[in-house]
Amino acid sequence: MNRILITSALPYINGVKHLGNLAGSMLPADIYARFERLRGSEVLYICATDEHGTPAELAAEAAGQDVKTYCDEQHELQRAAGEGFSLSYDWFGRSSSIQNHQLTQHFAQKLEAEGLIEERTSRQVYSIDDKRFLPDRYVQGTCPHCDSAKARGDQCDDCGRLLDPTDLIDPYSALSGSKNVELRDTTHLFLKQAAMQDTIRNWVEASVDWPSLAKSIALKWLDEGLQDRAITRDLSWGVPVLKDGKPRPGFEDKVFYVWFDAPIEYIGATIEWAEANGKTWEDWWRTDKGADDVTYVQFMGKDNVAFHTVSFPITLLGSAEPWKTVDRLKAFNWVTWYGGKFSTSQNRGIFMDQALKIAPSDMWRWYLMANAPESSDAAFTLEQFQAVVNSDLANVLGNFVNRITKFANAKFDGQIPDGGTIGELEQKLFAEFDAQITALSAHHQAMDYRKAAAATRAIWALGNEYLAEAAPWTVIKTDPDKAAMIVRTALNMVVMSAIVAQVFIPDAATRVLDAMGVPKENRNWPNQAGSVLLDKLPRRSQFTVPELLFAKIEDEQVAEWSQRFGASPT
Ligand code: B3M
Ligand code: ZN
Repeated sequence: MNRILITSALPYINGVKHLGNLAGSMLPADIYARFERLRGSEVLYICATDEHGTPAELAAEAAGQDVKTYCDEQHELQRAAGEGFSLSYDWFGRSSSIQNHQLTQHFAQKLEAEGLIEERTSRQVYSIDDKRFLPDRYVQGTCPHCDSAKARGDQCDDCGRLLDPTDLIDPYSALSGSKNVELRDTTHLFLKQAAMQDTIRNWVEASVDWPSLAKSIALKWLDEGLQDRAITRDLSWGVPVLKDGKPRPGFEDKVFYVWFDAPIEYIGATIEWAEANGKTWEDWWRTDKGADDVTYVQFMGKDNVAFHTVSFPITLLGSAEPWKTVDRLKAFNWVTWYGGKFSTSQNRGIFMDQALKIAPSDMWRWYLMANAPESSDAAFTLEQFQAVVNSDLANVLGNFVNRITKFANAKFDGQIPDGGTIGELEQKLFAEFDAQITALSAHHQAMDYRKAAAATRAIWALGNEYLAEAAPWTVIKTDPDKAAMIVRTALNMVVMSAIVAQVFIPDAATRVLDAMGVPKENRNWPNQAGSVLLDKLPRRSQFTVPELLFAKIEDEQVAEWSQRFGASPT
């Protein structure tokens, strides 16, 4: 049996994520996990909240809560939002867990033993009024690259460049706004990334199975040359820095940098899962303990690729222990909100919790994957959301299911009709169906979600075309046996349409399969010929007409949502 480990980038704890975050990591990972499970693979899909670092501290401060309470609450909100979107995590952990703390300390110790970590003193921004160092987002100022006045110490959102706090022009404290800052010496642990340049390049070049976006970003970083980087910060919330099991002298007020411990939480969360479920985790992560036959697949937005292709592999390979590294890495561009940024503060865009209040999760899941930001950024607009949902889900799939189940229910007493023999039209349908299923499976395996959605839609459309050509409502007047065969074939098409739909729209697909009386064990990914698959329903078995699958989105709803979520074109 194939064993597939899947992780999606860990959402930051600082607030429920927007539709773009969902589309670029958690949702495609869920689609892939569902596809592999239906194919009979043993799947472990792991995610967690990323809870350390300045984003967590600053968000807690803004919410007027202590960091621990803030993280507890926000973790619960994100867990609930994930559940609302039917994200089928095997475990949704927390990077603040004891398991992750211990593992992060373990890696630091191993890396130090391998000569890859050393203490270095450097100059950092210190706020005299706040009486503290200002790491990462605690300092803001003017971007040296694009002159934006709102750049943060770790990154400029306007030009996208990664920054060091000391790069900022006219720096000030994000806490107090004070400009009374200076550079002071502070000592940190540095990870000697430059020493790992060749190891990482060889590893990346040997990775044949990465989609091109991920590989090109990794090679670009390697071409620029790896820099040693500080992996500790002057903060109190995070993983403490130890030496021989005790606070490391000089590091009592420091913790590990969030980007050091966050990817380690992929393993930490697996340990959380194993402990909670009486399972073992080593056979997923240690190549000396059975993980050598695991295929490890990661999903993330493009801004996270460098951390996953360079920094985290340095942690794993540099430890000189037999850790499992990523086999396939799927990266995404951005979903934009009408071409601009999603923003909580400016009330632009729809966040996961809000989305669930205005439309069923299946609609969002379908739209976001049918328009996945794969080859370029993809603008979300409510108008396009409405158009896609109404045409693909309500018209193509919904109408097909509705039309044939109602007709069959009325004319054949809610039973799968018996009788009749297949003819030329059915042979043509089987052939087209086989071709589409082959294409669809290949797109899922390649993690090409726009193409997978298009092939899924094409299968639904086949059902409609078949019905239109076979016209059972006419045939029944002269040849009831033939009509029975057509209806039976079409009802089998309904089932297959729902089976392939399960990965994208699990709620609606389940309603159809329940109504058709298909037992759970018969909902696996199709791997037989169309001639077999489209004659599976037991003749004379009962079915019911599923409730309306998708109500159309009305213009008035779009108008109201546009007002509420700031959709004015800017
Ligand atoms: N939390 C960044 C993000 O949400 C970060 C990902 C961590 S993956 C280990 O984009
Ligand atoms: Zn900039």
